[in-house]
Amino acid sequence: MIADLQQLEKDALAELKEAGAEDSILAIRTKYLGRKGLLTSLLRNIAQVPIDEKPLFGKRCNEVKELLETKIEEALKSQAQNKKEEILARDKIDVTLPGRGVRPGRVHPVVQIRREICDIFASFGFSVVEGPEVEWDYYNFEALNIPQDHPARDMQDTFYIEDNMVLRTHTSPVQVRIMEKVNPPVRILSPGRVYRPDSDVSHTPMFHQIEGLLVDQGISFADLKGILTAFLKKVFGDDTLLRFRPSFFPFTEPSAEVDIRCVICRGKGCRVCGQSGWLEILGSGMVDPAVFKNVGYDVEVYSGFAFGLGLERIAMLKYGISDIRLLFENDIRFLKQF
Ligand code: 2U9
Repeated sequence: MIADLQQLEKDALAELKEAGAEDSILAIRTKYLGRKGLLTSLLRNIAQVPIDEKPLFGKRCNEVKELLETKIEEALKSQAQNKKEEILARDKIDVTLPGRGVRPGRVHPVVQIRREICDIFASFGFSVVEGPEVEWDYYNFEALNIPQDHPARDMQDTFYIEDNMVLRTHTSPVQVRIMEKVNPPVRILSPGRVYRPDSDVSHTPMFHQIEGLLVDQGISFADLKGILTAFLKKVFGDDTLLRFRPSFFPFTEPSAEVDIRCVICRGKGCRVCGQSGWLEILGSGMVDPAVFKNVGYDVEVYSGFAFGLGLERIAMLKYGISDIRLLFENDIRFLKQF
């Protein structure tokens, strides 16, 4: 029996030496020290050991058990340490390698223009206001003096949600809503999406507008000219030539469209300006008294001017973009140029 015990100790230590993985070390523990393990069985058979050898056998059994327990514990510890070192070696980071380039996002050209224009008018004392894109017929047309039989109200020119509800065709309704709430002086700028059923190289069913409105006592066409001239010179440069052309809008009287000298050909005539030497930039006018009456402003006391422009058109002129749809296709090769 003592000899068996010695053999067992030798075998166990030899197996432990060979064992690498945690699993095999644990298997050895079960094999020798488990409830049905070899050493446990040997101890259980102590009855067969001659009486005078029993104390020595018992003592040796305990020594072997303690030795195996210690060795197994050590093996587990060193295995864990090896594993840790292996992971550290494998996952080593070479901090001297060049980093991967990050591609920062860019501000969309239409948003760049919107910010630029809002900043300029903020410096003139205008506040930015916003409102709903789904609008009542009343605010989009009626309140703005657009008569029932005006072509803009046609199904061909407006997206109807219901009989009396539309996708706004301009941001003017926002200004009507403000005027209903506050008395002059009013100095507001309303940027936002607008919708018209158009689609070609210069029209998309959704586009962006900015409109402005200034109402106070004693506002004249000279104020309109002064503010719009200062604005366009800030956007297109101090040497920009402008012209105010008579026009007509139901909500302004008198009305004027404003052109700038073509930024491409400087007036000589080119494809962009259709050989005219001028580019149409915005529409404007003195607010029609009928609009003031609709919001309850006293037309004997107050007057004002308004203007509107399309942001995509400005972006196209500024950057020489020939097809408006490029602005909405989200092609990174196109967008990263701005
Ligand atoms: C109120 C009263 C009047 C806003 C104006 C224009 C002229 C104009 C067009 C420019 C290009 C629309 O995007 S576009 O197609 N806009 O020509 N807009 S006056 O007049 C207003 C606005 C609000 C209460």
